[in-house]
Amino acid sequence: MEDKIKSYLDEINGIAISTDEQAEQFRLKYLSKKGLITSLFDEFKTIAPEQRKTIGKILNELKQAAELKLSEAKSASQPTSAVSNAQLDLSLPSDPFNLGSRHPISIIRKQMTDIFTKIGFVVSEGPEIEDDWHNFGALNFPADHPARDMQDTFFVETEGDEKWLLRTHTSSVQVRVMENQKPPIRTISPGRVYRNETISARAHCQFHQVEGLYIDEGVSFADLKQTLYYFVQEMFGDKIEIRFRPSFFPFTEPSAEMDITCLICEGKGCPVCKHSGWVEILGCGMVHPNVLDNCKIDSKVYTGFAFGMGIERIAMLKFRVNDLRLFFENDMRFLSQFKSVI
Ligand code: 2U9
Repeated sequence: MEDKIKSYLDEINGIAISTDEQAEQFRLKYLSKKGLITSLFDEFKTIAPEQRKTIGKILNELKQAAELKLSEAKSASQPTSAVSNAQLDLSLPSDPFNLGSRHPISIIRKQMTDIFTKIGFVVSEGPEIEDDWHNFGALNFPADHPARDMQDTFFVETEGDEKWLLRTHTSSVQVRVMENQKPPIRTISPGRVYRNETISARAHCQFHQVEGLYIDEGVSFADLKQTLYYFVQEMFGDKIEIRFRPSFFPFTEPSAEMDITCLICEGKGCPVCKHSGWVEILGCGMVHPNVLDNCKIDSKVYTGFAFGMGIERIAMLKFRVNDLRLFFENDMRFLSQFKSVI
């Protein structure tokens, strides 16, 4: 038996396996249930006890040699090992890692908040679903103001008497700040607002605002003008001029709208500025004394200025976008153009 085992060992060592089929033939011949090595183990049970130690040792060696040959043949045929270390170039660039990019509205919102926080304004945020008091009442809107109508505002259906609505401006956040803090107050409120508008290239039922509020003793319209002039120069560059036109809002008195030099024609006149050389970017004014009193701030001691602007409006001017709807459609062909300014 010893000779037989040794001759099988020589035979196995001399075999070269290069295909899957040869590996299977090898397994069947030597290692399967009916294979040669299995039958040697059957024969082993019949040998004399004094021979068992020597024969058992070489029989195990034979089995290990066959198993090793088979496993080497199998791993050589695996696809991963087809690439040898010599072929693996670790200096090659990796697969592209597709990073996302900021939405253009987020880019402008960040630029705007950075500009105002640099001069001491603090960012305040608040709920998008509001009550009538914080959105209208405290801000001096008369009971019959059209904004309080379903035609202009989205109301939320409720079971109780309380009227809930989607905020139409972020001034509601600033009412909450005034109710909870004492002057001096210097805050900006960026956020999404909702209005019941027909969607078009120039209007949408949702958009974003940054509103600003500064309340202290002795705050004047001159402070408002200088703050907004600083904002425009930071946002659009130092060649841009500003002008104010009188306006009306229930929450400010006096009120104004502010224009800047048209960025497209640099003030010469073009279709974008309707040949005036100016484009409107925001509304502003001195906080109405009724608003201060509504929020328990003494209007005989304190004055304040406020302003509000649409982020989409600023983004359209900065990025030369001519259709507001593009900001809400999530079309990658549009959004991927802002990749470089992540
Ligand atoms: C408080 C009191 C007053 C914020 C102001 C405007 C003028 C204004 C519009 C610009 C374009 C809204 O996005 S828009 O449609 N805003 O014209 N907003 S003054 O006045 C405030 C804010 C908070 C407590």
